[in-house]
Amino acid sequence: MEYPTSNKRLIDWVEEVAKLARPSSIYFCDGSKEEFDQLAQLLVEKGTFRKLSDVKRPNSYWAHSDPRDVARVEDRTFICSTEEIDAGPTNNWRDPSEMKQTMNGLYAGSMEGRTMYVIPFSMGPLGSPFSKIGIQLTDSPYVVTNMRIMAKMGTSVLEQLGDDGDFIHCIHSVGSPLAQGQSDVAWPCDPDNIYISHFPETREIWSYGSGYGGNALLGKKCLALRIASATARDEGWLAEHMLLLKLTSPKGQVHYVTGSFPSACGKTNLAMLEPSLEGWKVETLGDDICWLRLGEDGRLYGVNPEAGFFGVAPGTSYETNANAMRTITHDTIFTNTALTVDGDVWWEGMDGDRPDNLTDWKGESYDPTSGKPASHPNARFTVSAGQAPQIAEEWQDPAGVPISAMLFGGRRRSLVPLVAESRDWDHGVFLGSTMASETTAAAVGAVGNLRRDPFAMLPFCGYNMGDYFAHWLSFGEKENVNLPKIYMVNWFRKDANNRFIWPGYGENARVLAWIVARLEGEAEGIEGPYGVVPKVQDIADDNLGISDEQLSELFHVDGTELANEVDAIGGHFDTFGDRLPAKLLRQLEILKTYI
Ligand code: GTP
Ligand code: SPV
Ligand code: MN
Repeated sequence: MEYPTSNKRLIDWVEEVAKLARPSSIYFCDGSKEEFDQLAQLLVEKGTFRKLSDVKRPNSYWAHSDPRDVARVEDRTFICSTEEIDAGPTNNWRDPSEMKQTMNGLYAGSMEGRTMYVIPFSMGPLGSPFSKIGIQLTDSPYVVTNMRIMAKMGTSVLEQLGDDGDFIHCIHSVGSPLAQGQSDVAWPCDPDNIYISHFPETREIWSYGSGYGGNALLGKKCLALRIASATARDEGWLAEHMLLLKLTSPKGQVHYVTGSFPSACGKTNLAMLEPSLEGWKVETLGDDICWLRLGEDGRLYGVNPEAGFFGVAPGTSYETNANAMRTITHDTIFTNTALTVDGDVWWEGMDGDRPDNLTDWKGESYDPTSGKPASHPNARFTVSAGQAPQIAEEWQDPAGVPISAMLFGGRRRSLVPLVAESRDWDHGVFLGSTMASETTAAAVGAVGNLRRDPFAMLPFCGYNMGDYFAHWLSFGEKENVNLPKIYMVNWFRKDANNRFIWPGYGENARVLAWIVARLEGEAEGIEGPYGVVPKVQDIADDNLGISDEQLSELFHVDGTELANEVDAIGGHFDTFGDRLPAKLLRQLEILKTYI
């Protein structure tokens, strides 16, 4: 076959995988719009895609997955380092050669009857020192269409790679070979045999059995977080589960802010925020992943390595996230939302009444009396970041942007205050390392259980989390650095009636405004166990509409609860054994003094 590259490493590998998986053909993606349209048409013919109404939602498609393949599968996600200790206590470890043997068995013939697509992609602006090139081999055209939105993809990446450039090898198969004459299903997968495997030492990703989201779009969680975090440790930078936004105050002060929140805990919402406060402006640079490096001036610079948003649909409305709604008016892929009779999409929490005669996310006629939602809670939209009206003009700047503040947060119904400023870098790292959050539908499993999710990286850290804490601390030990301030935030405190106390969304601008005032040395605060919290009058005014009592509840730290938290953190830290940095134990001792 004729290849559009003379990169021998690439050609040899493509041929080797094809020999194993036995696809009926091999196709190199060029990343063009024509190619996307052809694949979308193919997916329509296969029944995977439904084209939405060109009046309601031009150039957009709706897909629904196999109901057994709807989210990331954390217990089938593996870090395959030579030594088990290098995967650490928070990851599932497998011996790399054993895993390869198992998966070679699964890949054998797994692409029969299908095309193997070769996707050259770049995470990060092409040619930037931040960027990484990956090649994904996949038998899923659905994945190709999504990858074209989520990463820079195609011929330009092959050109950048050149004749002898190296790349991160990513193999993906839905694990559903077709015998001769066998007809296909709309969403092929092998849900009983899912493996999402990472080989951080050889920088390879092998994924099998799922076609959904982070399991299958390998540039995202697998490359830009799990593999990149391990590379970042070796090379002295950070790969984080963070949004990246640009904040402009009424005085014209510009600050770039990151936010680490666990999956489905508000990154997309905060990144696209429309401030409730007069004169403030938020622009988006990224909503899920940020790569950070120290610049020559000692500041930390961030880049969003992605090219699109793979955002949670349910709960998205003009009320909660108008910018997201404006972004997804056209050229968007929707997966596992509901479908309306007039060829549009719908989900729980969208503005207006629920339309009649919906098709639910399983493709069946929706019964409103069933008590079940019409869209899956982890239904998502895939959309190009470039078409977002609020995108910051510098979002693809190869040099990145200098970060002023980093926010860490999770879903905590009590204890953790609305906002607190860490005392120093080590304290900030301690806050990150002890983060906990109630689980969401973004991963398969129970929802609403409180678990430790350090730095929102529990499912995404590609090496020993104890070493990861040490890596974070190492930035504070460098000379001539001017690091961002770290803040803990919590939008999710609830009252006795189980209702959120804080209105959130656009009102989170009040918290951002206080943070800017702190950065500019214009606001005072009150010292407490989590650091410095605002005086309530600096956060609230009469427009907010919540009582003084409720406001003080947002900052109240109960002594008994804090004592329990200290115990829980002790247990959490114990799991890291001698990989836990001593500095974090010292921080825990400081926290104890507040009980
Ligand atoms: P991933 O894409 O899974 O990494 O998640 P994300 O952090 O980008 O999640 P997203 O912003 O899509 O959060 C979705 C969920 O958080 C929805 O249930 C929202 O309603 C909820 N949410 C976001 N911001 C707020 C807020 O300020 N207050 C409250 N109460 N809920 C919020
Ligand atoms: C997350 O779960 O944090 C996501 C969605 O951003 S996925 O890409 O499916 O992992
Ligand atoms: Mn995420």
